[in-house]
Amino acid sequence: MLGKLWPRAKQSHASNIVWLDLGDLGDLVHPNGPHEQWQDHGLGLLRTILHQNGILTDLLSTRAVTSWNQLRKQLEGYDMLIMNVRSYTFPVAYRSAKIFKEVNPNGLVLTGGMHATVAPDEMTAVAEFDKICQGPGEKTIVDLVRAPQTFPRLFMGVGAKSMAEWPMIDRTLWPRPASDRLAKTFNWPLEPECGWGPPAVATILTSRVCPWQCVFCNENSYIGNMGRRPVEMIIDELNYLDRTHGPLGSVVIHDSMFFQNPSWLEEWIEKYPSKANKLWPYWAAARADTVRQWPELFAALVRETNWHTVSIGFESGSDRVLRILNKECTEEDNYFAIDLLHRIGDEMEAEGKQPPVFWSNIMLGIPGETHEDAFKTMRMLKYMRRVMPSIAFYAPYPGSALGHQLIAEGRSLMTKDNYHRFPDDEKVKGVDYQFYRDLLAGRYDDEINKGLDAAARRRQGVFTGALTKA
Ligand code: B12
Ligand code: SF4
Repeated sequence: MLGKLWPRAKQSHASNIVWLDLGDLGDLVHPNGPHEQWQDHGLGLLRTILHQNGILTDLLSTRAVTSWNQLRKQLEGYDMLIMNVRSYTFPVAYRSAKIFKEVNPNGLVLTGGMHATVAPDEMTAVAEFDKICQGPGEKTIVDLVRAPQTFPRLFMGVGAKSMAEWPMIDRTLWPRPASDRLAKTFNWPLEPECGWGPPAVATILTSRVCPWQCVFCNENSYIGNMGRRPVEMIIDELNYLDRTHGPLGSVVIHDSMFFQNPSWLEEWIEKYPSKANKLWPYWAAARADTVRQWPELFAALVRETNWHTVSIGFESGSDRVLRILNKECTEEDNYFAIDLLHRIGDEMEAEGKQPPVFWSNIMLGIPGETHEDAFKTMRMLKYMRRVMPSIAFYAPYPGSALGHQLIAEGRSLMTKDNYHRFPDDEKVKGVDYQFYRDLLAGRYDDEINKGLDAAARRRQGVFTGALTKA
């Protein structure tokens, strides 16, 4: 078995083109956590398109090696390197490109991805990036790889009008776990369990665009509009994965915003329970204000389609901060969504069913946030009864309005060598991170407990372990 694992040592090349999957070194060997093991849909989609057009690529991964030297050996002898660069993988990408050029001085480096779209200046500053594609790449990748010389160094890619045009990703083109230990639990080419539902897990995208404009994110300023993937295509793909690589245990719908387009959601309610091989529980994201706007639709989805883990970007329990973030949700919206899911959960529990839980995204350390604002956020978190908190220190990403502003003001601590490494990395100058560390360690519990009922007060007030990379 050992010898079959990938990629152990230098391998013979099947192609002169290599796609390099990006992430922290070792994440596919001995990962720090489950989320580092998710697969990259950009890579999966574009490699599938390339292969369907007869352009075979080899695959390497920075996550599958534990040292740069290992990677250096594996990169030797290729003519072309392709990478999907997100802001958080930019440091790994440019280091890999430098190594690639050292071992293949005549080789060509083709890049695309979110970071190319939002921070072209940082991308063009890396001399080793020969081609930089901004925006989507599905209608561009084949021409680019066939004839890179016909493209300028920085250019705009072309995408599909609708996700209906995307081929089903060939998941065997994704990187494999790179240690025997990880291989046992990974379920490749499906994905490992992360606490949201039983293994094997399939991550899937039904939509790409979120129309809101939260200042820490505002994806719609850089991800072009595109049609949602038809319900039947999603169900067919899940059934196929179950049959071919399964049995499938649960699904993660990685859309930025699943709970939008009521007509699509109604069709999902109608077809998923009757046409899917099994009513797999799933994780998917909503907003508190839309839950309040369409409570019946939300309740029907949770109950009838097994939407077991409801991810909501509550972000803050304070109206002041929600306004700073342009979240367009209020404290009241947040509590409405919480109370509604509590109620649905209580009813389901009474019926002997597993109650749904929140995956609650919370941000702390937002510029302008006061101690009282942060206490209100922690109060909201302690008020939730069935919750997996995911807390992050606010990170000023390029592409987002607030990120751009803080970068321009010289207040971002996210350098190009260190976009983000560890959950408690300090990300913005002038933020009192020690206060937040103490807050998460439960040192302000007395303050937070004020205004909470006895049951909420009894709930664990230490959230240090819930801090995630951001
Ligand atoms: C799924 C997802 C995740 C997953 C999985 C990530 C993974 N391994 O793929 C998880 C949950 C782990 C995750 C985590 C994080 N994510 Co995330 N994530 C997404 C999400 C929702 C979908 C990504 C996706 O698959 N898109 C679909 C594919 C097809 O698009 P794509 O990869 O961009 O590829 C297209 C183009 O970029 C281009 N392209 C790509 N490569 C190449 C190469 C060439 C040569 C060419 C020509 C074209 C090209 O063509 C592709 C097809 O059009 C996006 C938002 C979004 N809607 O895209 C955020 C997003 C990518 N995440 C983001 C961030 C910030 C994070 C986090 C730091 C925290 C957070 N705020 O969520 C963490 C850190 C992760 C880590 N491991 O360190 C940001 C990135 C911002 C940036 N400037 O890069 C985004 C944009 C969301 C946001 N607005 O905050 N994320
Ligand atoms: S944070 Fe969520 S709701 Fe806001 S713009 Fe981003 S994806 Fe949309």
